[in-house]
Amino acid sequence: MTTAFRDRVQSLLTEQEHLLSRPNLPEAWTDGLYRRYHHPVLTAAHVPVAWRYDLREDSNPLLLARIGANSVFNAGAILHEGRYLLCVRVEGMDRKSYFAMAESPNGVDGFRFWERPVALPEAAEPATNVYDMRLVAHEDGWVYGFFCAERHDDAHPDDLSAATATAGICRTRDFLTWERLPDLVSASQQRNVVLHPEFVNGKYALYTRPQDGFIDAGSGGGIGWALIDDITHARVDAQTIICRRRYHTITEVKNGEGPAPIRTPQGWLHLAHGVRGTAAGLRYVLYLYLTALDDPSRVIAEPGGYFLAPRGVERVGDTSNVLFCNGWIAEPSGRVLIYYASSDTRLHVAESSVERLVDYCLNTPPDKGTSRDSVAAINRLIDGNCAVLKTLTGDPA
Ligand code: M1P
Repeated sequence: MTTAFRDRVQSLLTEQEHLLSRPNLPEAWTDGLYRRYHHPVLTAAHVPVAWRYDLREDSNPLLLARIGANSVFNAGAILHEGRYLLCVRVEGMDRKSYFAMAESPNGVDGFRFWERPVALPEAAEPATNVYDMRLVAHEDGWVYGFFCAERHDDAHPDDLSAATATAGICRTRDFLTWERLPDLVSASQQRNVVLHPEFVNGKYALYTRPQDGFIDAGSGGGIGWALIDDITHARVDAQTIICRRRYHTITEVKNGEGPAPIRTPQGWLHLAHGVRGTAAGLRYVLYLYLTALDDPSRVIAEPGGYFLAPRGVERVGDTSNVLFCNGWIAEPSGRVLIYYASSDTRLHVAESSVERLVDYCLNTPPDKGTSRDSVAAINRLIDGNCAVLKTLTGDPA
């Protein structure tokens, strides 16, 4: 290798090392609910140089990238034996997504990809594209990964954009070796399928998202719930809608469960995305809800509106005006790290706590459906604040 070529390789590696070792600091709290960290935790520029460049001078004397990385987003997350692990969706310039593990010592910076992308075994019917892994440490002892497997819909051979969405299932104990289980069998298409971390009535339980088409939820009424007898041959025989889409709300077009819910003393804490239409296209925001500990399918608190929405540069990307989250980590201390992607382009982290998130769920007024009701809720808040304001201003009136 010539010295000049070696220097160019070295500068590629040094530049990336600079990015990977960049500290990430929290910003100010937003409404007391969460605080974003300043930098994205992962971007396409974090994808290892060795995955993109041929570093041999004889076959790549110009040192060109051979396999481009387009974006890094929607990641499953888990705190495993003290390690902060993400199973990230990496999308190449060829539009194919694949999974890659990344690890950080503290969950907010220093994320580095493992040596190679995940070697995901194929299902009986190969998929064209796989994405959006939800990692769940189930009480049966396995860590499961549920993801979307996309295939061309051969019922429409002349339509190149006709596709089907199915839930793929895999499991692991070390995140290196993955066992692929048969895809979920369901009468409807399914995306955003999430495994509940505990058995319910002795069965595995799934949050589903029935949809008529690949994009459109259609008659799919929202986030569903299904009990599964055998996870190694999972099939949805019946599903009930537990978190409905509603007219003129953040979920009007569709919604979907995010990561697996977190068990809290007050109930199961859920994070989901809601989608509405605008003149500028779809807008994806993140919202929270709470379900009963003794029945995770029974909603006990549903705050109105969104919890986290795209802001600033987050609003722009391959699919603009989108926040999506399929991974969060609840630390034993109660701190919660929310890994959210913006505009299908990059991955961020925001920090909150179980205490704040549950308080938010229990005390944010629900969306009652009309402007009049929204004003009534504001007036109740003002009424409650009058005495405090008088004390502060000294106004006796
Ligand atoms: O482009 C936004 C998101 O669209 C899909 O999610 P949903 O099925 O809920 O609309 C997914 O493709 C997701 O990966 C993507 O971020």
